[in-house]
Amino acid sequence: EAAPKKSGAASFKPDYDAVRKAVEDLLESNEDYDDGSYGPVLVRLAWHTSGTFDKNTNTGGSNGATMRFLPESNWGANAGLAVARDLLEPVKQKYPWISYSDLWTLAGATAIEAMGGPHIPWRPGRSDYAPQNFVALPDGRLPDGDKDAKHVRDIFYRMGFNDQEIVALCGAHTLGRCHDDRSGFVGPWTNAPTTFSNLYFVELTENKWHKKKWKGPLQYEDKSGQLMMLNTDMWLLWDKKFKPYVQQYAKDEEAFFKDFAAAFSKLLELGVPFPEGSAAASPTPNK
Ligand code: DDH
Repeated sequence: EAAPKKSGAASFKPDYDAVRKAVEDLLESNEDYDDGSYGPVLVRLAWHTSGTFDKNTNTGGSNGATMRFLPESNWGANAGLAVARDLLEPVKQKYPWISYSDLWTLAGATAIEAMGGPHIPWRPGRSDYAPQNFVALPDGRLPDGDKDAKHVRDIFYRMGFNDQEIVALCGAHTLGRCHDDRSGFVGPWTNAPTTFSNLYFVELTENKWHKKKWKGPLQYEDKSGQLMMLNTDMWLLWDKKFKPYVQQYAKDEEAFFKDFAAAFSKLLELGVPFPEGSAAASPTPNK
């Protein structure tokens, strides 16, 4: 692939669909990995690279791809995400014109769609900071699973989200699982962790949850002991302002998909200095 030229760039058209296709090809490339899909960990990479945003200082967010560097690469919250970053490295090598920050966010959006989720409006425009040109973010910008609703609000209001968007975003826990060697928590939230659906909300409202009796960190489990919820997940049900959205999304998958797509797209754009007058994220599939 040719690199974009400074002049005469008109001849170069970055092929984002080719990048999407390369990501899709990676998703189920290793049947021994977790539940057979890298989709969930790619979604988590997109979320953690974006979720550092602070609207008050306009710092953090996906622009810059600062998770490539210490100390962010080593934050406890980012344990395991080297799997996702390393997985995408050959895609970056094959399409060197895409920035890591565009690649990581596009990979998350692509994974959600490929796992049966809604189309996530996405646009390019992020650039990667050089290692010498960035100011390390303070740790503590991402949420902790053993905390309460106040903590969740503190974290997400700082990014500029409201209660409805918080609940919609947390529906991503329909995907993937906790790993004891990454977060210390264990298990998946649903029995279909590689399919994007509203099952997380169905489990949260319809299953019965009790504290797991073990030496590990506080988490909840169902009667089967197979499914889990974090304390922060339980607080979506316990908090009277979060709960109506949990109930709505459990009943109405279409509403969840619509609200999730809008909130996730917004997440991926936090703090990104898109060029003035550039089109808003496309509301329709650009495939
Ligand atoms: Fe999450 N998440 N998340 N999460 N998350 C974990 C896994 C995954 C919290 C904690 C954890 C979001 C919100 C929260 C995904 C997406 C999203 C794990 C387990 C912990 C712990 C990590 C491991 O052991 O591998 C907390 C706390 C919150 C919160 O809001 C309070 C949001 C908003 C998203 C999103 O994508 C929009 C995904 C996907 C996973 C599964 C990863 C995997 O490897 O599987």
